Amino acid sequence: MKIFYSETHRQHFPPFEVFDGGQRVPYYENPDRMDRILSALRKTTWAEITEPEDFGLEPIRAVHDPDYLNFLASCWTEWLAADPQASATPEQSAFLPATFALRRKARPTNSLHGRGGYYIMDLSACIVAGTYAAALASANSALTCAASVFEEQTSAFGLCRPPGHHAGKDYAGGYCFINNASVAAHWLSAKGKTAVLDIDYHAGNGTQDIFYERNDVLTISIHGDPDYEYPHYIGFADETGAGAGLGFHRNFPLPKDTREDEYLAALDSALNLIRGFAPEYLVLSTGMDTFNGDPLGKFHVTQNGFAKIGKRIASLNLPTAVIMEGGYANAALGVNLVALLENFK
Ligand code: OKP
Ligand code: ZN
Repeated sequence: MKIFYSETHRQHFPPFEVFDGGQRVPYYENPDRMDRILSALRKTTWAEITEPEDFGLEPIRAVHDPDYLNFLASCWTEWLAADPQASATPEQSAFLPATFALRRKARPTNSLHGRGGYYIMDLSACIVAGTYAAALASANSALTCAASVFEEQTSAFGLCRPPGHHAGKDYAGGYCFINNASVAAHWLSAKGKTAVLDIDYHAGNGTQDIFYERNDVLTISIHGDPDYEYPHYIGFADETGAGAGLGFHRNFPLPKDTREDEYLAALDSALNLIRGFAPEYLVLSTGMDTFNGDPLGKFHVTQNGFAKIGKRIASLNLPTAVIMEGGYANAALGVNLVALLENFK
């Protein structure tokens, strides 16, 4: 199986994030995640790891607002120039606004914090020196994966970091800056009817927002109910698309402590919707944080469960762009992912 991966992600390693309640903790979405996955992949006989190609900004601009991308590109340099303390200790610093825009009345203002709180939705999307470069490389891994899926009519894996499914057209959040899966899905949708299935533990709010009014891309997310879980304000069952896109988005919010068999039942319903849509391509937003031992998740999927999940999704028999999202039980991340991915080779 072709796997697209760039080392550039290492440039994005914020020294901390802020949890609910204001607690500063080490950054969960860390480069070690990739090392665990790479070492598990290298133990297989089938993983063919290659560098992504550079697609330039055009396919990313097809999904994201240009002013938002400009903000990502210059934020760190502007922050260093503006803050003497940050420039004195850049490796201990991260740009992070503490005031956020309520979209219904807000507009981005010119100051860095005026853009920060507008383009960032929470305290996990820290920006450091290499964030933009890492986000672009991550998007290129997704795009190269999509192009490979199209050209070879077979599944491939985009080993993306940072992840993407929380990033909307003009906002970062939840460790995500560029919505890799959406960029890939939009690219593939020009080649044939495309569906996106998001199996990360957290609702794929960015992907939902990006395709909400489109009927040519079906988007589905299975996740912890926003009633108790991040991203808190989106991902409810009654959100099914708008305008021309009505009926082309579906959410499967699940309760705390969802068991594997309950999860698989929801997955089967999602797969039936995809069969009904009859796409030519599938983009799979692959988060591994539904795992029993994940520090950010509350579900009980086991390693064997990931093998079952992979098998059921692969039974759609669609050329699939598998795109890496979250998963924070680093020690189990590699083996769990291989258990899922094996079904697509
Ligand atoms: C990213 B992905 C925890 C706060 C949640 C953000 C979680 C982002 C998850 N108290 N922080 O979907 O795995
Ligand atoms: Zn997640």
